[in-house]
Amino acid sequence: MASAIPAADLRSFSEYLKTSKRIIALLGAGISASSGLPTFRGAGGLWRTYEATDLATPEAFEANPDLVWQFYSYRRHMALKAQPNRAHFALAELARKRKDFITLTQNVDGLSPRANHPSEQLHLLHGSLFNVKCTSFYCSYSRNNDFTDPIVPALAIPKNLPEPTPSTGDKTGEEATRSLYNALGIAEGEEVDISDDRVPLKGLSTDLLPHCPECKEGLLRPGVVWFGESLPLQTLDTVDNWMKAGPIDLILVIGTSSRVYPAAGYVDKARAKGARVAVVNMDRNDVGSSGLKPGDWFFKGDAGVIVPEILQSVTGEIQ
Ligand code: BV8
Repeated sequence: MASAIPAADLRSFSEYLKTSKRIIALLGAGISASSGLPTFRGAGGLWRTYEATDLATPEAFEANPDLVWQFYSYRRHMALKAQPNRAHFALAELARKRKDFITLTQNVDGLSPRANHPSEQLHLLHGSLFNVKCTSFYCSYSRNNDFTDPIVPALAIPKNLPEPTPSTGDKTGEEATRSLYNALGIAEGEEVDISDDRVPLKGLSTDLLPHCPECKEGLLRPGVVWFGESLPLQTLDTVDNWMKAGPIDLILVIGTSSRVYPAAGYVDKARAKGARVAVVNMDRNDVGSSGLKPGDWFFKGDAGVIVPEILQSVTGEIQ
């Protein structure tokens, strides 16, 4: 199939990739869109319905743990039904071919780990939907890779929500969102907030929510980084040490609106270490606060299609 990528860009990038040794990738929700998972912002933004500050903050969890758990239980369910796409697999293959290539993902959907991305070269900046931890001050219980769905019976998908059918090829995750909104009777482009009674979130008493098996009393929370919370310090150190270890040849910025910090800040940090920047995005405006510089690349299109193609000179064909 003829490439949608301008030949000169593909050629210059492929040549440069072959000579690149130290490479970093920053991933956002757009890489999982063609796996059928809605992105956060943009046309189909999942958070367009729920203000991010309403749900992804410690204060929201404190005030409405049932609401926040229903939001995360729905996203766990969606992510488990989705499949990694060729972009996830291509990056995993690049990591096997280039030991000095690290991937920083902002995504909590678990698709990069499920694409067998070498774990020592993959850093989950914002945690994972499938990690849980105790909220009791005196308890340090946590567990990773908990794929039980629903995590407790009370958090089963509400009856009037459609079973999510994440389909690959849903290029911006909009179909996934639209099918959800249609089922809720929410018109295209209509903004609703969480107080809208069409949003199928029922009041659940806290004792029906996940509790800590260790201290027996603490409520469990999703093991993700909420707004206002620090990213995992161990992860920040590991990434900073890698960046300090020498010049960086290339940073791939894939499927992110580059609005959330400190994750978005890695692009300028890499640039300061000599990196050229290659952005893969559906939207030419989403190239980060410092924009593109001479020598950078912008590849417009679906990451699920573009990423395997631009990495092919090193990874070979990804099925
Ligand atoms: C912290 C986990 C301090 C939860 C998430 C500096 C400046 C300004 C603000 C701040 C700053 N420092 C801190 C802040 C505040 C805040 C912040 O950045 N706010 C933003 C809104 C301005 N940051 C924080 O609070 C961070 N914490 O700094 O703490 C601290 C330090 C010490 C001690 C205590 C505190 C924590 C931020 C982490 C929040 N958690 N996720 C969950 O997921 O539920 S953020 C969440 O949103 C994601 O993880 C991701 O990071 C972000 C969404 O962004 P994207 O992934 O880019 O997705 P988006 O939908 O926006 O864009 C999709 C893109 O894909 C678009 O460009 C679209 O065009 C493109 N696309 C779509 N389809 C495709 C595609 N591209 C290719 N192919 C396609 N098919």
